[in-house]
Amino acid sequence: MFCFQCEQTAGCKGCTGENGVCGKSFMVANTQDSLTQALIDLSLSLNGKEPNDNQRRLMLEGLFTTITNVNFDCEKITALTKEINSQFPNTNSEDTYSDHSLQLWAETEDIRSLKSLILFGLRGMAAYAYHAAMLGYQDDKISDFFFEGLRAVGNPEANMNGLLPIVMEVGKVNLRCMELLDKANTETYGTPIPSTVSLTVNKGPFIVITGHDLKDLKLLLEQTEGKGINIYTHGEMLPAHAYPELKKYGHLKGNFGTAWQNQKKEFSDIPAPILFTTNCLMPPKHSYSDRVFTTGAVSFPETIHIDEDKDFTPVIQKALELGGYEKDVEFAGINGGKEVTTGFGHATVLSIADKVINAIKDGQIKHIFLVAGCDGAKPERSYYTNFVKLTPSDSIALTLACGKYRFNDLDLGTVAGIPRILDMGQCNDAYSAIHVAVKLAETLNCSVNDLPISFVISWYEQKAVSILLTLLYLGIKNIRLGPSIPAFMSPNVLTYLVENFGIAPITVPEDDMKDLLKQA
Ligand code: FS2
Ligand code: SF4
Repeated sequence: MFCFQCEQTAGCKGCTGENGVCGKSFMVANTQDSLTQALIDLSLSLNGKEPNDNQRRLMLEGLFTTITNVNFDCEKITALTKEINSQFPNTNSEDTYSDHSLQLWAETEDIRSLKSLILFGLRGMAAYAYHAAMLGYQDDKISDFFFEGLRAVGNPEANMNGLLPIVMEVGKVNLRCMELLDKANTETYGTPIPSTVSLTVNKGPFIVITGHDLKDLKLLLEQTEGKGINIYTHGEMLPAHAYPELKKYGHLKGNFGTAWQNQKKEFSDIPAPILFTTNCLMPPKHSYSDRVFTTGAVSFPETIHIDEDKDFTPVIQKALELGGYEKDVEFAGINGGKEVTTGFGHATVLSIADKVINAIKDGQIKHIFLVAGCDGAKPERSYYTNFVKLTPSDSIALTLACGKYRFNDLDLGTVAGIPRILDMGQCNDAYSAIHVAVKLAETLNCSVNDLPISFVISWYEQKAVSILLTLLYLGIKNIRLGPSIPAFMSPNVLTYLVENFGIAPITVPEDDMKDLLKQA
């Protein structure tokens, strides 16, 4: 196997051998490669011809399935590959393609690097497009671009000059895709409103739901209503508490646990089932695997998968059978906080735009930091907690995605009457942060790079790649990226990004803070 798509890749170079660091076996990795090659071949065979609806669906599912910590199930991945192969007129759909390696890995270093940026960016974007499609929102320009992008990845003649604009195009289309998902979420579930979420789990049966899929949560809330079962969000599901159409359910009680990498510890002895709607799934330990349920693109062999009918009865039965805690249990965030806040999407922040702008103009707010992105297992990630603790009292920290669990339970007080930590939502809500930055720049008649805003990004999986490409497409400069530079960025590609965008690795919080405040 070879895989270097995520931040925890072995030795910061690539996972090879029997298993990846994420627990993905070589069988799963090879099957995912075959699936990806099938999607590339499908794109090449269409050669610019419009894909049909089924091909569009296969593209989204296929790309989403290969994101880190989504699908560990060879059988499901092979079945999807066969479906894709059946799109070719002369192909034997019984072929498993399990020994077809992805041609991409054999490319020269720089070409492999640029094609990887395109492929991984497309994988991230596919997750967002998939969630929007689940709510009935589709955009042909976005769907068609997946095929165009993969044609570039499969083009043996492609050179650096030809690939670089496509890398930027991924960022551009991803912005459109995040905007579509934002529209889908807010039109379906209402505009997020700032909400305080308890970290206490009440006595009695409960279900923990994790991942990003709000529709799955809504269906679970409907199916559990009146059954005496409470629902707790976990990880990237936390921002769901801010949507009026989800918030209205009295049994959506609070949030359990912290970010994905702590799940083996946090799930090991809770008297409740856990429903994974998307990444990040870690191979469950035997001690709790019978309590893990998956649905949608996420899957693990030997755990129960809830099919497209979304009948969550097995999860509900498990919750009733386990019974939950006998009395309320008070949990805390990693800094000891007992509650967290969320729901500061672009509509809320822009509704107080005048207040923010006046506070910037009269010097009450001197700096805005976007400290956002994924969490992960590396101890170096404590950088982000320390960085936020160092933010001056006349600054605001905007945040989103699961990296916020490093600091979202801190009480940093307010500035100009505005809380100093504002959680804008899931990773896809990077759209909110971008929208706010662009609107502030428009109002102040300057470019985003002239605003006193710094971008301090933590990455782990491929959605972060698509968001990074969007920031670069928008011309945002001097992004700090950590905890390490992606292994798939070749030295030449990295030099290009440093020279053109001033992108820089994080160092130590104190030094970076000084630098960023100087740049403002
Ligand atoms: Fe976190 Fe994992 Fe959101 Fe990523 S829960 S690293 O998939 O998409 O952020
Ligand atoms: Fe390794 Fe990450 Fe790939 Fe898993 S997804 S095999 S950890 S590079």
